[in-house]
Amino acid sequence: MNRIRVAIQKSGRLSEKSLDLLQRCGLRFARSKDKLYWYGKDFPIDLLLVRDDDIPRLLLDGVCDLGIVGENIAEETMLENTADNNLEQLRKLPFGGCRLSLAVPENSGFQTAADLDGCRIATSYPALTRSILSSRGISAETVKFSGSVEIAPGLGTADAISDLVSTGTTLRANHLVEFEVLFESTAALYGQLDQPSVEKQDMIDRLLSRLDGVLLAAECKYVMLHAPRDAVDTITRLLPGAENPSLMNLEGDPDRVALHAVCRETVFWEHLEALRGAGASAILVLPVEKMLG
Ligand code: PRT
Ligand code: ZN
Repeated sequence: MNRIRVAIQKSGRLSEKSLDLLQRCGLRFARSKDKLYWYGKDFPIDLLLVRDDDIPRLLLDGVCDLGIVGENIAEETMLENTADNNLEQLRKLPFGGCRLSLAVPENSGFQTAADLDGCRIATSYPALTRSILSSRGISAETVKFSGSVEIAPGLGTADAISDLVSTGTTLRANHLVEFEVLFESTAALYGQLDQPSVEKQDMIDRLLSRLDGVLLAAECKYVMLHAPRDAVDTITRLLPGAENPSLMNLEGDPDRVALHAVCRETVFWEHLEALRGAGASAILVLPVEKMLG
């Protein structure tokens, strides 16, 4: 049967946000908590809930058509499987942000990545780490750890680590100092390069178009305000990423108008203060739920 299968992380940092994103695209699933397969209710798209490390392989083997996984894992898999390199990044997603960084014990004397030439680095991402270092002319030996990489220097197994960092708390707790970012990562939607059937491609395109609408809407804000009629141009220029605004008369106030606009960039408090400085009042900023161009 022509149904799309999407792999997402079962339980971890990306699970909730991946599911939420698909639900905001209008997908609903018949689910049961302990089951790994969720059947799509009104769209022929089913979910497979798995460990994140398995997602690239499920795509490469054609078991799933789409998958949401960190770029760190997708890149590592592609570097490990250069002969079977069929993953295609379809959309970068606004969650799961982290960086793969080099870190060394406090007072170790290492200053830059170049100082690690010939040293041992513990990491869960050996291929990615080696590839980035070697592109910079640094050759280091990697020791593969599948978890708790931060304990390696204390055990004497490695001189440094290359690990994912988000807040830096784990490094500090283990008396390690982050000294160089090798790779910036977010979650992303991946597909495979093999041409799917026309029906499947059509469903993937529909999903991508909805996804674009959701991602765009998440960045957009609908701004409503009252403005002096003669300050409309100035105020429009102060609205971040706004297209032509709509203007409406205000009953009983011929000198002022109501102005509505969609801002396609983040609206900060500084923008609102500047708008008020230019004579705007009754400023409202509303979230946009869906957009379709
Ligand atoms: O069970 P499963 O294999 O599915 O999950 P997992 O435990 O392997 O993965 P999970 O849920 O921890 O991470 C999933 C994805 O989230 C990763 O592949 C990254 O793309 C992304 N991500 C974002 C992170 C982090 N931030 C992160 N901070 N993945 C891991 N970490 C770890 C890091 O390895 C270190 O141990 O968190 C620690 C550092 O965090 P800070 O905040 O102390 O710096
Ligand atoms: Zn994992």
